[in-house]
Amino acid sequence: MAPPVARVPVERVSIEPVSVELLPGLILHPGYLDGPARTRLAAELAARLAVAPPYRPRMPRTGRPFSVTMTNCGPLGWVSDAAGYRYQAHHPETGAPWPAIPDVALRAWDDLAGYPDPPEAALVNLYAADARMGLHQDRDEAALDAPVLSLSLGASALFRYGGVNRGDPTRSVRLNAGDALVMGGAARLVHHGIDRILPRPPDLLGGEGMPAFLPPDGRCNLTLRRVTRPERAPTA
Ligand SMILES: O=C(O)CCC(=O)C(=O)O
Repeated sequence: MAPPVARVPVERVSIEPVSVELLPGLILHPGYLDGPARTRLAAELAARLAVAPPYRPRMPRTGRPFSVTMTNCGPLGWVSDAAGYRYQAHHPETGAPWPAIPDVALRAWDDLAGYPDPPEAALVNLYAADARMGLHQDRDEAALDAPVLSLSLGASALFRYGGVNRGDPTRSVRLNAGDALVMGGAARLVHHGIDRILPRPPDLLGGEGMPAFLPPDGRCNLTLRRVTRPERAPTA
């Protein structure tokens, strides 16, 4: 006979978010940012977008526009245009320095990155409902020993990840608002991209939790990166 099951009042059940290792070094922290943290991050980002407006980067060589619009926070920002991919200290359209990385994102880095030095760039990707991002590697950073930390807001997305070689098999996972994803160690150079933005479920159609700067059904993703290798005192 099955043992009796204890009945626990629903209000006493709390479900701890569980971290999932998708690959060695690729760690998903579902719901890492709770509602108030998402609201704070959205407000911090709104203030930064006002001074560093999103723009549409272009592919090197072809000049084809991205479907995603982008901006950056931090001392450095990742840009792409006909001259190539690179990091630079100023917005390519306004010429102004990038604004500071939001505090909520810096706290997430301290908590999850396992890296002693701060991130130098927070790339902000803004997706309309029909935007996507092709499979790519993040390899323009000299500090490849630091992970890339991704934080998501707004609509959910289908995130595709594969291996270090472009032809490696791929899988996909849903990234929801508040999720954090660490790409480090053996997964630092895995190919990854966004297949598509997912329609909002009917219970969220009122738009709760959607940052006001996003279009309806839009998504925002921040990736925090350490770009330069920190100078370390030589060990004796
Ligand atoms: O939007 C995402 O979740 C992925 C972003 C990304 O791949 C990148 O910024 O390199």
